[in-house]
Parts: sequence; C-alpha cells; structure tokens
Amino acid sequence: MTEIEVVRADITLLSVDTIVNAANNSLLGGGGVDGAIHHAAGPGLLQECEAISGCPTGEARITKGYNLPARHVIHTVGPVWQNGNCNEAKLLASCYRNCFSLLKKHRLSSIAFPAISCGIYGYPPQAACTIAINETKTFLQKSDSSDTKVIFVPFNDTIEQEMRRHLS
Ligand code: AR6
Repeated sequence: MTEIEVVRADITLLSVDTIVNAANNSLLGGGGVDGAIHHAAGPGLLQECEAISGCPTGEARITKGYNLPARHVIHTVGPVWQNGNCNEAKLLASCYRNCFSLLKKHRLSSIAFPAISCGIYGYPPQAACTIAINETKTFLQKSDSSDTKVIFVPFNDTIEQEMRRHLS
C-alpha cells in the first residue's frame, strides 16, 4: 500500500530502506543532518563518499548505510536559497526526482526525507514543503509504486506544520 507519512524524529534512527542526506557538493560531510548522518554511519560512509568525487546541485548519489539502521543513504545536494532568482525551485524539485529515480532503480520500497535545503541553505519552509509533497505525489502517481512508503522527517514545528497542512 502506498503511504506518505510525517514522522517527527532524528532521521539517523529510522529503519528504512534508505534515508536521504541533505549534503553539499563535496559529499564529504558537513553540519546539520549531513553531520548527524556521517556521525551515526561511521567512517565507512565517508570512505565510500570520497570515491564518488562530489555531486552537482540537484542530483543524487547512493551509498550503503554502514552503522545506520537504514540500509542505504541517498545523498542529494539542495540549492542554497538566493531569493528565488537562481533556479532554486527547479533544483529542489530535481533533488526529489533524482532521489525517487534511485529508489526505483535500486528497487527500494521505503525512503525517509529530511527537509532538504531548509536548514543551513535557508530555503523558505513553506515553498520547500510544497515542492517536496508535489514531487512525491507525482512520483507515486506515475510509477508502479504500490508498496512504496515515503516518510517526511521534520525537525522543527514550522516544517512539521507545513508538511501536515499539505497532506491533510
Ligand atoms: N534528522 C532530521 N532532520 C534533521 C536532522 C536530523 N538528525 N538534523 C537536522 N535536520 P540542513 P541544508 C533538519 O542544514 O539546509 C550541511 O552542512 C534541519 O532542521 O541539514 O540542505 C551540508 O553539508 C533542517 O530542517 O541541510 C550542507 O553544507 C533540514 O534537516 C548544508 O548543510 C535540513 O537542514 C545543507 O543545508
């Protein structure tokens, strides 16, 4: 059964097929959810990321989950918010689309997303949540994804409220 859920949690604790990391172009770790994921996954993750040689904004790369309960990590690089004048909406939508492509390619059935770009990269939460939910609904409608579970993991009240509002 296809499901979209909102779960207030630390994404590093979720036992799903894959969690998504809001990474930077180097894929070598950073602050925010990226730092938390690398910390929880352990050094194997950094080693695998080093071999990937970075990721352009809007694209995604998959690795194993190492010490995480999640089997995989899909690393995507969201846009830095620059007042909406630099293709941010298209790039953020492309992050979600590329994550779903990898989900399908690797035949994974559960995925948990943080609010990509909504922390250090400064994307306004309301606009970001609209894109996240729209891209998810489009993916679920288009694909044969009858057993896919998509979990959104807000880390603060504003994002949780936005997510729930969009899904109600
Ligand atoms: N679980 C779930 N969500 C979290 C967690 C967690 N453990 N920790 C933070 N968040 P951010 P960005 C939320 O800044 O804006 C890094 O340095 C957080 O509250 O992690 O895409 C990268 O290396 C926010 O709502 O990612 C890049 O340089 C959301 O995750 C840069 O930050 C995303 O916040 C990427 O910035």
